[in-house]
Amino acid sequence: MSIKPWFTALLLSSCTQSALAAEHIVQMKNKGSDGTMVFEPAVLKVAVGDTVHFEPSDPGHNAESIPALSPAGATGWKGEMGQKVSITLDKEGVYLYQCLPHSIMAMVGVIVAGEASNLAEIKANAPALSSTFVMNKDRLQGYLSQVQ
Ligand SMILES: [Cu+2]
Repeated sequence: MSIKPWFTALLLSSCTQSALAAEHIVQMKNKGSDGTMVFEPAVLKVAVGDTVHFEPSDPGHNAESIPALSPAGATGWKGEMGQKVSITLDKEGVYLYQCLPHSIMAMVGVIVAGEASNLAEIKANAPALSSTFVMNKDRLQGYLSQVQ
């Protein structure tokens, strides 16, 4: 019995994809190089299809996407408190995410998957989030200024 050509093609393309897809780690920390209550690295550039693992280096944090500040139609995520969560970025663009209990302390992060095609929209809408911060008010703006 011979393997059908379409199946071979499917197999090859999925192999190619998994060979190219990279994995990244973001730590959730009480203290990092950007100050207290941070994701590290806070600005992460990945390829579409890559996977990001959020690791609870310190307890009491989570990582969850902010749908209003993500590419249209992207799959969001919501990690449990103190638990690792892994997500695969399925849509191109800029994603903002937060630690829910420390969002007001600007515990937020930025992932850019592929091209930052929605950067203008994100920059236009980010000040609404920054306005909820009671400390580190400039942090998100600083992160976004690192995005090309
Ligand atoms: Cu936190």
